[in-house]
Amino acid sequence: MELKKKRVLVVGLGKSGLAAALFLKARGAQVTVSDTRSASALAKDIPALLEVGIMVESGGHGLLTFRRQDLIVVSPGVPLDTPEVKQALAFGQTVIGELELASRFLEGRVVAITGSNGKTTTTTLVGKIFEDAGLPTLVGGNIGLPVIELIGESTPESWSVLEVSSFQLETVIEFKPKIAVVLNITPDHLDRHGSFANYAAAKTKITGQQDADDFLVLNAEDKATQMVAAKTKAQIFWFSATRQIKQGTFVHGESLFFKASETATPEPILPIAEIPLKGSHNVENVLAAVCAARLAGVPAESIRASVAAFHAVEHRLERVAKIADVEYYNDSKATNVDATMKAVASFAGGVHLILGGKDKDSDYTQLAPLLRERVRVVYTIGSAAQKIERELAGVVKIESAGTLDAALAKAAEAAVPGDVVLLAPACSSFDQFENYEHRGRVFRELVLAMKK
Ligand code: UMA
Repeated sequence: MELKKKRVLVVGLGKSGLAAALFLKARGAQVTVSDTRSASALAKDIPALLEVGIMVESGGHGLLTFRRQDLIVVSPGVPLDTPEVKQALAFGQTVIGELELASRFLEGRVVAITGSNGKTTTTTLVGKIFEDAGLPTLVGGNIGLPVIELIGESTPESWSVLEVSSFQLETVIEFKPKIAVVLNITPDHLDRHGSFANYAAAKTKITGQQDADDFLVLNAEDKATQMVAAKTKAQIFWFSATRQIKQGTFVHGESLFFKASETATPEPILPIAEIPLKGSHNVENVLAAVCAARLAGVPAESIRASVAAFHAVEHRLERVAKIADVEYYNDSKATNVDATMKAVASFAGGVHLILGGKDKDSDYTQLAPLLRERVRVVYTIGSAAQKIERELAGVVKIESAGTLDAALAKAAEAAVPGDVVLLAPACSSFDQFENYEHRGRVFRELVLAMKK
């Protein structure tokens, strides 16, 4: 992709936009950045951009700014139905995201991992297995490090292990991972994508450019994931936690196996008891990671050692402390209903559940059966609180707490020895926090302060 002297507009000045703008400039493009935030909100980044000759438009997107650009690079958080982007698309301008831009320059092979839940854990685990096995490994993407920042370190021998979101996949054109993994597709981000079908279609783009030399790893127990199979030219490997399958990874008896082909003998990888992560959903994440690792040629013994030594990623069902025989778990990354169900299902009962934040057009009534079975009290926080209270009325005891600290204080007071206090809010965090990491850190600090 030739960038020299090209006029390029970067929309959104978050992590992705900043990395994209600096990269494009370094490659000789004439770069403008446009962001809806005010100049004072962007103050930290503007001087460095101006210094290298990048123009900055703040406080909104100007229609004219979008005209006469050779290329428009949108940040993942910028919806494609933003009026200015829509108009650019209508004019036939090329609109791509940071993932697509980066993938044109990234050297070596890519493992791309998507799914509604489990992406970060699986990406981190695959990265760890590869690294332990001595493969030259880079890890990035939606996990927090823009893919563009991996380009400088990539070589033809590299494996880039990328967490990719529906927002990033929506704008890919030539992105072609050697190994693509779709963990599950359950309702999320419906406020952005408009419908489940659109959301699933965005995720399906992970395999759009793959061919018969590539691999697609899919969850045999997830209906929507199965639909991705119909759209691929890649070799499909399935994973299942409940039944033996012909080609891929599965659990049989007490162990996890890999089967390299329909006629191959199943190869034992590790006993399930050696997986240190909590919850059956994590067995699925491990199955997917093991499959990707075997396809990349990592030997079984090496995989076994890496999985056995792997511990929960921050904010994903992370055990924070045990105080007065009550356990406190931070699952701030449970930003949709399905993730919350998986978190609650990891405990036998006695759960005090903190729910709420910014709603994403979610259906909280789906939580009802599991809450009846395992949750003592729900504490609601954030702007989604009233909707949650309305949809779960009569299901369990609900306490309206408003804020995270109030919810935690109420839960700590009500919990008895053996109970669990769980932050698994089923919502995004942007109404009260900077992001889910910030929400998780605040929760952890509040819990640890109670310990003193
Ligand atoms: N903005 C505009 N116009 C708009 C919308 C936003 O100018 O119409 C501006 C905002 O004012 C802000 C900037 O765009 O200045 C934010 O861009 P962004 O939301 O794309 O955020 P980044 O900081 O670039 O972070 C993105 C991902 N964010 C989103 O997808 C929302 C990060 O994923 C990712 O880690 C990062 O790139 C690096 O790849 C976060 C996320 O919440 C963790 N992802 C979603 C999820 O996991 O559910 C998909």
